[in-house]
Amino acid sequence: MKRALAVAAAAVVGAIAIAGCGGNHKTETFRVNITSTSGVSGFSIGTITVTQGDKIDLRVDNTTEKAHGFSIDAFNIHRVVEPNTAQTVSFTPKKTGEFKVYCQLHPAHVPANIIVIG
Ligand SMILES: [Cu+2]
Repeated sequence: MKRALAVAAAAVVGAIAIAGCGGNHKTETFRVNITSTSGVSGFSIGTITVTQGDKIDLRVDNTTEKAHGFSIDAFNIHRVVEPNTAQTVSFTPKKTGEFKVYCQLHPAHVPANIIVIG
């Protein structure tokens, strides 16, 4: 029963993705480093500005010696990037606004913002 629900949910997500493919949307690529300076962790980009409906490919490089998180609650993104590795976070924002980008592992880790324009 649970499995059937999961399959149904996946089908709905797929349908939404296809519906969002209209128009002349493009792929936007960004590269963000997770850094640590004098013990203060942060991101190399403070504000990322993107366009609603574009596919966003964010390459997140963790250049530090410990694992860091990469979260954007608004787009249901919650990643952990291991030391000296990179991950590509791909999503297509469907809403405009300003959203917080933060590390869910360290409360003191300086957050960044993502601004989605229409
Ligand atoms: Cu962190």
